Amino acid sequence: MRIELLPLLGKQLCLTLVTVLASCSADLFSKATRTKADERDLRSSVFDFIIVGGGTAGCVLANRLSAVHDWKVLVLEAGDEENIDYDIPGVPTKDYRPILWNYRTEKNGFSCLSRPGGSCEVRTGKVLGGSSVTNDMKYTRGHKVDYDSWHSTGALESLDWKFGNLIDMFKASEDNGDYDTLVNSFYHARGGEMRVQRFKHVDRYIEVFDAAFAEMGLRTQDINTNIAEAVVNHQFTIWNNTRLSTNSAFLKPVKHRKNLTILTGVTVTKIMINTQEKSVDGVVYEIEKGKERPAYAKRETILTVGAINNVKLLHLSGIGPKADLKKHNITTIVDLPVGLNYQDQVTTGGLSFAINDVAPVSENQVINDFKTWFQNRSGPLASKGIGQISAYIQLYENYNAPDVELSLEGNFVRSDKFMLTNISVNAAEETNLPLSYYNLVNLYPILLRPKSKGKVTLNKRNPKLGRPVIQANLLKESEDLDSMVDSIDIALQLLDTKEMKKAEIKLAPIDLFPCDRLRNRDQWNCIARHYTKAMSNPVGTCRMGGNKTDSVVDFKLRVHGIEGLRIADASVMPTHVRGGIYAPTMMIAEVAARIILKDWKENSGTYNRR
Ligand SMILES: Cc1cc2nc3c(=O)[nH]c(=O)nc-3n(C[C@H](O)[C@H](O)[C@H](O)COP(=O)(O)OP(=O)(O)OC[C@H]3O[C@@H](n4cnc5c(N)ncnc54)[C@H](O)[C@@H]3O)c2cc1C
Ligand SMILES: *[C@@H]1O[C@H](CO)[C@@H](O)[C@H](O)[C@H]1NC(C)=O
Ligand SMILES: *[C@@H]1O[C@H](CO)[C@@H](O)[C@H](O)[C@H]1NC(C)=O
Ligand SMILES: *[C@@H]1O[C@H](CO)[C@@H](O)[C@H](O)[C@H]1NC(C)=O
Ligand SMILES: *[C@@H]1O[C@H](CO)[C@@H](O)[C@H](O)[C@H]1NC(C)=O
Ligand SMILES: *[C@@H]1O[C@H](CO)[C@@H](O)[C@H](O)[C@H]1NC(C)=O
Ligand SMILES: CC(=O)N[C@H]1CO[C@H](CO)[C@@H](O)[C@@H]1O
Repeated sequence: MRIELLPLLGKQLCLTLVTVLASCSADLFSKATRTKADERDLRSSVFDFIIVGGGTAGCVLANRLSAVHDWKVLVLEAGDEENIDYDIPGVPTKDYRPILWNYRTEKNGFSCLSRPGGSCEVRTGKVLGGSSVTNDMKYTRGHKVDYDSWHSTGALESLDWKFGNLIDMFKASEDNGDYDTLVNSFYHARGGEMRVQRFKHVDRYIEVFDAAFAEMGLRTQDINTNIAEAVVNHQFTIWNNTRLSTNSAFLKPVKHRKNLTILTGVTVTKIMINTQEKSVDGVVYEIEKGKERPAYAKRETILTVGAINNVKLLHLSGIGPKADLKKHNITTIVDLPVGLNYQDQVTTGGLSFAINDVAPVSENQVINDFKTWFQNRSGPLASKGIGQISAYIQLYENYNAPDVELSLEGNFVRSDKFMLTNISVNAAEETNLPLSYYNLVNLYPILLRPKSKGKVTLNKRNPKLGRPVIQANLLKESEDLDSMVDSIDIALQLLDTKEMKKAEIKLAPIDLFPCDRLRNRDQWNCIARHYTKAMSNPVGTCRMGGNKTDSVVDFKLRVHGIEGLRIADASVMPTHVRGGIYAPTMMIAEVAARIILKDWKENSGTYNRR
């Protein structure tokens, strides 16, 4: 057993632990064992609703729609069922490639320059639960001003997306477990499907950074109360120190419902469209290479495959910008700006703090800590280490709202000073041990509302099976680069605090080649452009809006110009909100479910064609 192998969960972790834990069973490696359902014949392939993608939004929607007894619901998910290993808070799933869509941005010559291949990785979840299985689980809703800015004058329905009307949609699924937060009953609620709470396990350095941010003038506050600046002890989507994905919170509890069919390991390749009526009949999905099946929707097909894969699926089906589709000889059925307006939050590596007096943790200790988590759900692995806190700051005065999150992530590297001078930014970010053990703190200044916009199109050589082309344009707008450098300036103030000095935490002398070690804007500019990091929080490709020229769906999430098709995930957000987009995505699915219920139950169908 080599401790170096522990980092990444799943296979390696399990192999390492298999000698000590009976709970690591062979099914970890077994290939998708498909349910018998997909072997059923065509006659049973007609549903009321088809939900394409069992991700963050898809699982919420599946729960809500299948609660209606006379509705038959199908969920089609490309990934497989979750595994208990993904539930350990201290073990980051975001590096575990088998459950990810391993996409990359296009090389552009101005950002991601020193990342492998000169491009940034974009990794979202490919597993039942989607990115809610591979994310950091931070529960942040963003700020009122973000939602209010989605409003479009003249479009009455856009008023429904004002924050004041959405707060109940957030609360609908919330089960807040921290009393000091819950007392603010305007913002928080109990009794929903999704437990949110802080970790009980707090280590010494969480306290040091917390106090250092306080010295910089930031108060500890609940970020979900529309404030501008704070140091935040995050709430996470956890129950009993175990990850709650939307799969475990919303889907698993209702799996027994007779009218709910969930197929995993199936990739939807096309939306079937009746071109005469401009209406959607259903979808085609691949159960194994070259073997495809149809599924029909009597009422609606709802896409929730995320901001990148939605583009691929829509373009392949003839919905997208005419000029782009023509390049692939795809006949345009509806000419819509699908794939434009791509936005991702952005940050940079290179800002690492070294903690010198941390003794290396022994292999036995780590193994014992795993045992403690598996048996009792406690100990260091029942935490995310320094990642439990972050600071939200307001760079510009325009709004009374944050622009930047200073996010922290611990890592363990051999603490020998000589080695640190030699390690690259990429090595400083490569997880070596669970997050709970660290002697290096990477600080990421995340631009929450970046200005740069990009575009997603089909793979040039292999549109159907190849990875979509992501022109992310990270840091393209000079405003973004300036904001990044300004945030680094602020982050460096940490070094001047008494708390950090007392704890002897200093900048780690990592190798920043080809950028010099100078402490000035030019150097940080260079670092940001070379060590750019895409947050993998893509939005905007199917943005909602009032008309076909600049949006893909209307404010009721219906795709313009076609019947029977909605989109209900992060891709409909016109812009980012000032925080992560996990809670906002669950909220969008909640809103979508209400709209659909209303349309079919009260108005007997906006799409009353059948
Ligand atoms: C590493 C990481 C950490 C993050 N941390 C946080 C955080 O701490 N807090 C926060 O607020 N946000 C965070 N986010 C962002 C947030 O979790 C996601 O952006 C959000 O969950 C996206 O939800 P979605 O429903 O749009 O897509 P997803 O959850 O990605 O769901 C899409 C689903 O569709 C499936 N799918 C795709 N194509 C097909 C197809 N053709 N056929 C069938 N199925 C398909 C996928 O496999 C996936 O399950 C993080 C994101 C990442 C990547
Ligand atoms: C599109 O069709 C034209 C004419 O049939 C053909 O020459 C061209 O190679 C096709 N392009 C692609 C990308 O299939
Ligand atoms: C789990 O908790 C019980 C009771 O507190 C304790 O006896 C046991 O040693 C713990 N197990 C581990 C592996 O820590
Ligand atoms: C938490 O999980 C542990 C381990 O499975 C279990 O023993 C304990 O009862 C759980 N606690 C609660 C409150 O469910
Ligand atoms: C450190 O880097 C230098 C130059 O890149 C190299 O010559 C040296 O071998 C490295 N040292 C170690 C211990 O890796
Ligand atoms: C479409 O909507 C945008 C703003 O939402 C507006 O600027 C534009 O003028 C509209 N175009 C048409 C053709 O109505
Ligand atoms: C539409 C549909 O298939 N409805 C079925 C849902 O399940 C109940 C029993 O669980 C059946 O009676 C319905 O026919």
